[in-house]
Amino acid sequence: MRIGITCYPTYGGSGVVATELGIELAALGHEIHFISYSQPFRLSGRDDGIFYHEVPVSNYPLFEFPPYDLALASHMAEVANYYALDLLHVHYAIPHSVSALLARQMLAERGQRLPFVTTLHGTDITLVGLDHSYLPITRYAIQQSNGVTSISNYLRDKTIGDFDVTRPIETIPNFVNCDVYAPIEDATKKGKECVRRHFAASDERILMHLSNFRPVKRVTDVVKVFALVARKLPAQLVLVGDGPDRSQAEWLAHDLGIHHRVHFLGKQDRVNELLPLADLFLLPSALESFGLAALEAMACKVPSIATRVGGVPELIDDGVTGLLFDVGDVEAMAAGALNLLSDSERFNTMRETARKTAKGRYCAKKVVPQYVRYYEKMLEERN
Ligand code: GMT
Repeated sequence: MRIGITCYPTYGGSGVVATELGIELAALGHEIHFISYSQPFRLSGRDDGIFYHEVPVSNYPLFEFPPYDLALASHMAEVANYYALDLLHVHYAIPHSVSALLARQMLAERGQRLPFVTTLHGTDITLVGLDHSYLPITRYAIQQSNGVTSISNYLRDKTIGDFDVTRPIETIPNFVNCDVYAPIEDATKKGKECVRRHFAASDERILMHLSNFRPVKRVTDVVKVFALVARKLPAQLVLVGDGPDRSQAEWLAHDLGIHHRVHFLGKQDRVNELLPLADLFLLPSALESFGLAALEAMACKVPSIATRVGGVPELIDDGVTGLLFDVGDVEAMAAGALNLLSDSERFNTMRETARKTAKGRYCAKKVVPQYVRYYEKMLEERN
């Protein structure tokens, strides 16, 4: 198949999923065309079967807000026409599904077909879509999509309930490449110690967090949980990513007097090399439709201390592949982390089960064929 993919190319889970999906589909022999305003950050630009088309957005003095969604629609139609695309797959409803709808209509006028699939990821529904200025058009584009998928049952049900969507939505969960996201095994343990030494002594635990540091991630809770843990056992905190709440978290680390144990790494490309260094992953979000970073950690044998919100309980089996708590209950999260780290048998079992679950249920090899079947079914239905 020839597939056009549109996503937000910057740091963020929906862009990661879209890019990894394109890479996996290309490896299966499909031709993938990314259409976006800049190259998705996990693409090397040299992958076989993958093409990137940058959307030119003209900015005339008259435009206070350059109309990216219109430029995107034009470019989608143009790429679909030149490269004979079979379908478009857009990630994050706003504005991508609206642009895809316009592109489909533009081509229909010339007798060409361009069905599109919308994948819902999270705040496109839970925050942005509920803003009344966006709700009617988001709902319309979802209803008009040829196919709609959601990354968790939670988000599917929320979309149906809050948007009064009447068309079917299929849940296809997020996935991880378990060969790329993997624990550092015995053969390279020495190497692991070398890298670990950047952050921690051999008798210290490493707690890790990875996100785009938006308020929904509650990064200050990460620092608070770590401060309580570090009172009781030698530990270091590694924070990967950047965003609006970083300076608040840095200030808090100084205020609590733990800044010398907290490492702010900023945005990192190869997070698969960092995650296996951790003992525990912290995800105290106010809301999370899935929690991709926790899945990536699980694949590296790193269990999460997370919140019982949104789609997280679908991913993390409380007490089995991680521990779940109420939002903001930093004392309970710290106590849970301490209990787990002090019980090596329970901890090791949880580490093994986390990896086994990632491989068994969320491995790219298992999930990507679900998308392929979904595309095929959609293309058959339209004929
Ligand atoms: O909705 C967002 O916050 C943005 C989005 C993104 O682009 O990072 O994140 C969502 O999609 C991820 C990938 O499917 C999920 O793992 C995240 O849980 C989800 N974020 C939220 O629901 C807050």
